[in-house]
Amino acid sequence: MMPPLLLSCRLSWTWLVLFLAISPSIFHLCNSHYGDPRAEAKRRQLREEVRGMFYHAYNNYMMYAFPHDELKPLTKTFTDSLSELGNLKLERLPQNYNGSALTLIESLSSLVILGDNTEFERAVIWLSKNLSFDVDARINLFECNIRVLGGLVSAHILATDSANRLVQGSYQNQLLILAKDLGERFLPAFETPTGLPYAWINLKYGVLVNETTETSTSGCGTLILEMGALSRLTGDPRFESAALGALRKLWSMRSSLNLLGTTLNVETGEWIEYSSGIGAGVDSFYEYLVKAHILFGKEEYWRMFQSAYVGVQKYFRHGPWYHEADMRTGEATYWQLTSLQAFWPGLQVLVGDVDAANSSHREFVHVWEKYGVLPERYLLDHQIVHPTEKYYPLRPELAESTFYLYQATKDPWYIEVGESIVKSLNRHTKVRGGFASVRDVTTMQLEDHQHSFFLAETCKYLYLLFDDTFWVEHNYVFTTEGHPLPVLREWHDRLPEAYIPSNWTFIKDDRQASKASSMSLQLCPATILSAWRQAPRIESACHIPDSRMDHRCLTDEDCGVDSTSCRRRSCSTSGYCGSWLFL
Ligand code: DMJ
Repeated sequence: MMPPLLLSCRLSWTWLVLFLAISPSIFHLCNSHYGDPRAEAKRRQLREEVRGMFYHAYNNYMMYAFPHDELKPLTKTFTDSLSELGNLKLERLPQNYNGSALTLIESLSSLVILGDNTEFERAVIWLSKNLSFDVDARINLFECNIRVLGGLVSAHILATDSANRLVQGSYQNQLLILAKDLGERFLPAFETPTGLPYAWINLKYGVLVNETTETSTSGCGTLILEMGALSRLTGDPRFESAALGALRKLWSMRSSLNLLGTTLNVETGEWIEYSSGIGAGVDSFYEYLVKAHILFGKEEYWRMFQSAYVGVQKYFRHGPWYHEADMRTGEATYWQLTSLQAFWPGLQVLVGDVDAANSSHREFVHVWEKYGVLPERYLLDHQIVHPTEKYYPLRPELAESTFYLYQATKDPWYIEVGESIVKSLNRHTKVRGGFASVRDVTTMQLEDHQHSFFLAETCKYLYLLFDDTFWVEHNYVFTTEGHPLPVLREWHDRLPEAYIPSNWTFIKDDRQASKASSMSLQLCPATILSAWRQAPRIESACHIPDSRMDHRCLTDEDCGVDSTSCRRRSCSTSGYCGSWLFL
């Protein structure tokens, strides 16, 4: 349950919540522990712990793996071939060298957030001098886009931001030049009859003969932020246009239930796998619709997202959980919780469904606490780990959602969750040579791989949970790989008043009540409840919140009625409220 004060702060207007979600300082108005010196000291201590984790991972990478892609922390060696990116090469390095300095690129924006301008500058200069994409390497378009293009574009913006006082004098848009070169190498992938891009492309030679025509929904729908930003920065419309064309085509392939499958053929535009959910192969497609709307302001993205989101909530959601379903019939297919799904509550915070986000987040926390980390797949109907997908590769999604929920509520319980994530990571995955993935969450056997997203996302979201200085009074959208892109007036079709910090008094304007959350209005009967500081609040008519402050329960009576399904919640054996009786 949320404390009463916080409950009264839950505002469900779409625009308002979008604004609140990206402008955290306003939440200080209704922050129950804000200013409490002990709580602040605790946050500072946790922030320093996360800083230590970042540098333990980073320094070991620099020592034993750089300039290769990723670190193997158990053997203190490196990996390029295991990288999902294929093997990028740096031309000016020794002949036997394969690598793209991927982890360095992925660390750039984290270094800025940690305030390490010196190391950021060093990294920018090194990449400017040594990185080249003119190499015979087959790369995965999705991965290369979110990690390399996103990393470079975000770092370019940070490097040219006068507030950061970075790379003075020595920076002449080298990262943007590299990003443009990479973007141009992506373009042949889009030359298909459908405009849907190939999943794989050779950076030097384009699409290879006999290249696979199969790709994923995320592969086609997770390009618009990076390629859109590249177009806006360079004035070259080709990148945004290719990404938007692919997105529109993908959306046209939805079923009458507004659902999409997981894999498809880029030549024919036909679905291969009709079952889908919010996890692997689809996840960031949803994320990019709403984030593209925030970044570029196009109503088109919001309309797509709205229909897609309602489809998800209607056909995939079961109480606080999300199963998979057939896009044609809406029939449930797989009853599995996956580690990747844990980003969903964070996305729900962005659109204002904070209650629904909170209840799903709790289930992920419960599974995390059960094993110490999140297994890749967990069978909901048997409440056990999937027999083969038992691993935890240091994924960021739970930390990410925890960060968003803390920003939206300032509920100190999320700090406790963050603390428990930090403790688990240090206890189970920290080794002398960095942080190692977990091969099997039931035995905590480790695997020799420190993925680059541990530095780009996991450490970053934990750090931001404990110190949001970086984005207070700045409006950033984080890409799916955690690279920040600023919300700029000049990139926006129509920048809402709410995005402009000087207009923050906007929230007192009652006329905005007409922009109530379309999400909650469509999913559950709505009513306007009494005002908090005169601002009307749209709320589900049947929602009864939990009665306990700490989100945990002893009996069913402690659990209220779910705000979106209107179902009575019950207390699980492990002490969490949820729609347990309806599984
Ligand atoms: C990251 O590369 C991105 O977040 C991506 O969208 C999917 N998940 C991995 C980390 O788990």
